[in-house]
Amino acid sequence: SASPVKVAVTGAAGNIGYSLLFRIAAGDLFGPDTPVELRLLEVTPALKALEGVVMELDDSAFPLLAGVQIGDDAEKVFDGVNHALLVGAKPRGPGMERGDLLKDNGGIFGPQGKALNKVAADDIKVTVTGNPANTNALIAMSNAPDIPNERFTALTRLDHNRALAQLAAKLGVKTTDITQMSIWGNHSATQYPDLFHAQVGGKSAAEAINDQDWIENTYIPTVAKRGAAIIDARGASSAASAAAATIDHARDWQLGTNGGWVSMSVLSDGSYGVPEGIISSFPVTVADGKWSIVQGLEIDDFSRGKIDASAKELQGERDTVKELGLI
Ligand code: NAX
Repeated sequence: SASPVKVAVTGAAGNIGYSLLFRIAAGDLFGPDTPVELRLLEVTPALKALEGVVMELDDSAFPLLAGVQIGDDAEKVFDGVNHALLVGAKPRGPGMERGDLLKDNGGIFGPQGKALNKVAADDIKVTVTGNPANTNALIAMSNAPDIPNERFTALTRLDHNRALAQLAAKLGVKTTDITQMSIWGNHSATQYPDLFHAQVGGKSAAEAINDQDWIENTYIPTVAKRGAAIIDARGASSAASAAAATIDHARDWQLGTNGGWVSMSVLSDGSYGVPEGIISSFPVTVADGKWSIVQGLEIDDFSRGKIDASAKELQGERDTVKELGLI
């Protein structure tokens, strides 16, 4: 049988980790024929809790789970890994400045980038879920000069899936009836879920809805603020849906999208006027383990304004981490 794929997960004792690890171990990442080995990184005080999670993984007797290693040393945990799902991050505390948040996360994603650079497998693919995800991915990428830049991505798939769900509910269709959905920009309140290129039943979703006011003032804010709505309702932030989106992202990156579009935050090459050097969300297709930004789309003035505003926010984050010497 196939040799195990080594998957690193950071923040493995956290909320998202508690869903994510069991999905990976069940085979949801690479299918029923590929065994997986889990490499779990946590901070030292969380290792005991993580041992408890590993006991539960043992108790699940997953046929595809070929092994689990845990630790607080990135160079040991990342040794030979093929995929790194970087979930653990420093959350924004009350009254915390954006610069402080970026600085604290630089202290996590800089060293993790360096460790991946040193010990990961040659085919390493990195997915950053921990917030601020786009700029954390940029920090990790910038600290890993020997790993090709295109192997560093950030998660906007949860936003993409939320955009599908909200649109499907509005039109009374299934999410699978929708194609060409895309999220542009940052995983933040400035993100832009694009209904002009999304297709439902052979026409654009914007045409099917035919209500610009609903798109601007209901749909876009509902998708962008969904995370806050979950916290409000559940008393805890999105965990199972974030884990599901992380799986969708890494699986599609590895196995391809058969021509379909998904949203991934990737290093901009200047496409659509998004400045080079930031990790921003685009519609992409994936084939042979490589993503490509969908080309040739017409961008109207409304979309232009939204994409530019989110790119500007990402440039601001990039400038801050540059000033801090993190990239
Ligand atoms: P938790 O606080 O439950 O778990 C985070 C875990 O990371 C903790 O166990 C902590 O000990 C660990 N950690 C901290 N520093 C670490 C380090 N240097 N190395 C290894 N582990 C470390 O948060 P959870 O709810 O699991 O969320 C994790 C991250 O995902 C947060 O940054 C959160 O903001 C982000 N999210 C991103 C989403 C996205 O779509 N991109 C959506 C969901 C989520 O909000």
